Amino acid sequence: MALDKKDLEYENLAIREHGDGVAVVTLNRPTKRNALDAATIEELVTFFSSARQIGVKAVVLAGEGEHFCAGLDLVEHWKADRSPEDFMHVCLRWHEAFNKMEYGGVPIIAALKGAVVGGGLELASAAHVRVMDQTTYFALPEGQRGIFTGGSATIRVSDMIGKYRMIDMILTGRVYQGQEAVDLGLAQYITEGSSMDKALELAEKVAANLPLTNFAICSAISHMQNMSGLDAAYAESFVAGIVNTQPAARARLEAFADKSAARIRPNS
Ligand code: 1HE
Repeated sequence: MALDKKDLEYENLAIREHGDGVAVVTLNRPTKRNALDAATIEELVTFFSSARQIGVKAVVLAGEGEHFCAGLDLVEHWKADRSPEDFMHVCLRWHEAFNKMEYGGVPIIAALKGAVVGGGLELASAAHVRVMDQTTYFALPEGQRGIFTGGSATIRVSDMIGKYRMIDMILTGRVYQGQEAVDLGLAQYITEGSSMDKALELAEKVAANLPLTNFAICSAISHMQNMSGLDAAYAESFVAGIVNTQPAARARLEAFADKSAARIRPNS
């Protein structure tokens, strides 16, 4: 079923449907290198709060122009001359958006290019899968700008590459790119051509999974990481109890049993 166009109308995001239920969500402030101002964060909160309910099965998250995202809108921040309390609330809205993404249950594939820096890396790190191309580079310029991360880099970027690499990135402004970035865990895929093409291919593939299965993968795993091992295993048994007995899974299990389902083979 096609997504309703009125659900996809935003100002700082351009959203289109690709195929059946895949929403391509593009940060659409290329003249500002897709810097994240307060209005864009509110649109991310709104979209990712409702994505599942409006029928989105998977999201490709991208940036218009040559760069994915230049991070916090430094000009807005400078002009607003915010109080500590005001900026804490700015950060809490970022967290709201990124938590809706990570825990929302809808698979998000980030198609990265150019700068993925500061808050742009925080945004990318809230996606479930990251695809980079040959132009993509990652950095945390906060140290040089006299500021600090506020969009959960301390958690998600540390998760991806380890605490001390994250500290080095923000302390020294170190830039990662190419295969090294994949080897470290900043992205799972690197493409010779367009990261968008690969992200769309992956999104189409995951959109064909059962929605409840994707919900568990793109919500429960993150929640379980926040628990003790003992509690996570207990919670896992509940999630598996529900997901692995869903009626919609029976046809897929039957196809395996009757040998009509594809077998898993090594890549040729
Ligand atoms: C911006 C921003 C921005 C560009 N906020 N306006 N992030 C950074 O420290 C990265 C800052 N940006 C850059 O280093 C470069 O702009 C890029 C490498 C991303 C792109 O370079 P380039 O040569 O293509 O573009 P440019 O000429 O630097 O910028 C073009 C326009 O985008 C210009 O605006 P204009 O009105 O003068 O044309 C820039 O001002 C604007 N622009 N980046 C606002 N970030 C919750 S805490 C998170 C903390 C952080 O994210 S810190 C990291 C901030």
